[in-house]
Amino acid sequence: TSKKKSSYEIVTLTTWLLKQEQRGDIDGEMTIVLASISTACKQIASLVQRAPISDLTGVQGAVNVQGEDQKKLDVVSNEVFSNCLKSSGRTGVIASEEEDVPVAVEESYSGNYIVVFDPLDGSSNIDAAVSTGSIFGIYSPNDECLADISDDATLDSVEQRCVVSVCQPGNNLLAAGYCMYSSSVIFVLTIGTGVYVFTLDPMYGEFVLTQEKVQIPKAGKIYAFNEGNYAMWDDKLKKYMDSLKEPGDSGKPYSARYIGSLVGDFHRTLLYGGIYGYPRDKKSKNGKLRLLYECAPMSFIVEQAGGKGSDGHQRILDIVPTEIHQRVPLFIGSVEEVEKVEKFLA
Ligand code: AHM
Ligand code: MG
Repeated sequence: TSKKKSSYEIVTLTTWLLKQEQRGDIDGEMTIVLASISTACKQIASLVQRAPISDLTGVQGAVNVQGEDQKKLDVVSNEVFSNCLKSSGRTGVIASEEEDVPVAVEESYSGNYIVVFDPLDGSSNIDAAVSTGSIFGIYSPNDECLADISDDATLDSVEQRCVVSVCQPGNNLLAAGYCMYSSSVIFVLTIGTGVYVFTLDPMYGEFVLTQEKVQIPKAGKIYAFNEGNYAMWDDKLKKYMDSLKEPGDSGKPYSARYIGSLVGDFHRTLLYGGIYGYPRDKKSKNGKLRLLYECAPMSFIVEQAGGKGSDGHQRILDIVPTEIHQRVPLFIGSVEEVEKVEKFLA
């Protein structure tokens, strides 16, 4: 699937998006939303790269609604993402992992897409200049939430309606993607027609198509779990983990790789095969990762690449969220590897 081309045949993200619009796979509003997300990602990439120079490492001093310390860059990235989306004029509601509640965008002009995002995932890696990423998902417009802004509804009822319009199962996603800030800046996108990978060319600041129709290997002997939590896992999962360490027919056990950054760990899994897992444990009954901003978009991407995303028992994309910051256990990657853990957990 690697796309080797001469420097005169470059396909940028912008030209790729316009092509998809001409084919009728996305409309003009969606094209603008995706372009504005890519702009936000470029801006965040440059903030992340310069963080130690511009005093953007360390904590902000605030705690988000989920009780987590916000890093300075969490806050800045959230602002960048929100501003890019709002000024696109094509988003009706935006919901961020870093905000308490979804926001209805009053300056919306048309389109009114619903965008969910985690502006800077894995930010515990920031101060050591290790990979981080942004994750996003896009849902169809839903007028419920916006209708109320114009009449004199109370703020609370607008908020409530926004929560309802955002709480959709991943099955409804129209597009999803992530941007990884690593040795290269990689933008991965699906609009439901396969998975496309773009790499930021720092020479002229454009995302360039580098892989198309990516397929995840059917199996792969790499696992990415935070095994520090092993003692808190249930016995079935412990047995699964122990089994990965047995040298199989090949004489070699699985290899462990764990960055602690979902985007980085996922991207490696997508390309090399294997499994990423964030299970529930005695302390975190539903695991750590958020259904709306992390698990659902990644599951849409992995399925588009021929892989699987599961909570251990059911397909992530079938789960209907009941609250916006809902957490679920996640097992994601190669079909055979995800099915294997499901068997152990059954
Ligand atoms: P964050 O959204 O607060 O950054 O947390 C999500 C991150 C994921 O990127 C990563 O996979 C996971 O948390 C790592 O958690 P842990 O440090 O418990 O292994
Ligand atoms: Mg996150």
